[in-house]
Amino acid sequence: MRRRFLAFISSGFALLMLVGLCRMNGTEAGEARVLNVYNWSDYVGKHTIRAFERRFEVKVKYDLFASNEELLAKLQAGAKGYDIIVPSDYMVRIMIKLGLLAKLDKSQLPNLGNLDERFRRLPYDPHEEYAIPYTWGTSGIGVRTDKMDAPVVSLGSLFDPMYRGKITLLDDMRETIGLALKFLGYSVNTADAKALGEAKELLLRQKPLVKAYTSTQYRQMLLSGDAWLAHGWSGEISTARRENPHVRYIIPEEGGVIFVDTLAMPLTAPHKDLAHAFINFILEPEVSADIHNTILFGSPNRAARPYLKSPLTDDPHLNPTPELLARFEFLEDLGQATRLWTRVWTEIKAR
Ligand code: SPD
Repeated sequence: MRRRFLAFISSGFALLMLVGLCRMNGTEAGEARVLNVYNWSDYVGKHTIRAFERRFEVKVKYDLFASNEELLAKLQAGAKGYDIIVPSDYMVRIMIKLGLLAKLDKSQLPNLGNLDERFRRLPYDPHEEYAIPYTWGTSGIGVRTDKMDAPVVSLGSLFDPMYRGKITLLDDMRETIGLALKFLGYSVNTADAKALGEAKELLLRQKPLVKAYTSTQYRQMLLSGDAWLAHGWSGEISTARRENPHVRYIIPEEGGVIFVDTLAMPLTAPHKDLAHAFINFILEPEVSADIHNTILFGSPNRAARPYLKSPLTDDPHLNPTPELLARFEFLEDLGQATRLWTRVWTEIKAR
């Protein structure tokens, strides 16, 4: 009797353990499996998430970050739940160095061949082991053309007192100090203390003209007229033009930052198989085209090209010529100089 009772108790315990494990994986009977995505805002297609949820009978949970540094800080603080993250090029490099990313299993990514060869094995991940190109784009200027007397062609407009209170800059250390460095004729990756000192002085002098440092509100501020000039990202500004044809994205003559944003998995990703399924799904030509036609950032997917539409295919500022592109730089890991950059940025924001 006692033995049967013990057997009954231990089988009950085993059942409880099993239920517990299933709950942790989100596989309790009737409960959908969950994919946890940590992404920039407005950075998927109109149908991406619903279509993935339906096809794979899963639930996608979505969280947002506004800069690569915020994403890094979150992972370094120990966030463990994310399956997919979207770091930019230089941040992939930093995360690989810090051991924060999981290696991809290419046997689970048969659609990898859809990528354009130019986007394979890029310098930040030379063996294509950790990150798959998702989008590319540039940082330039969003302009309210109806408020301007003459066409905006230079970063100089962002420092013009005539636009006091009508200018926004990205709340992003690398982009905003990079913008000042570019205007002064330096590299956006410099570690030179003198160049950084000049960039700091320039940004401090400009500060009274700046309405806001924001990476998430500038699109809306251009639309409302609260901003006439916004330093921001190509696709994001271009989508505003759908609502108001007076908003225009322009590439300044000095050039700026060019970037590739990627799909990657943190080392701690709880659902790696599902994460691979998501990346492979996004590499499908029509899924990919829906994303790029929605967000208007460039596509690294060759197979999606026939499905891309205007303005992505014909706006010269979204398709810069090789001569113009030569003035752009990719951000790089700053290594030891990160501390100096962070100090400069803190001083600019604090004053
Ligand atoms: N709304 C999506 C914006 C994505 C911008 N990522 C670019 C980072 C380049 N430093």
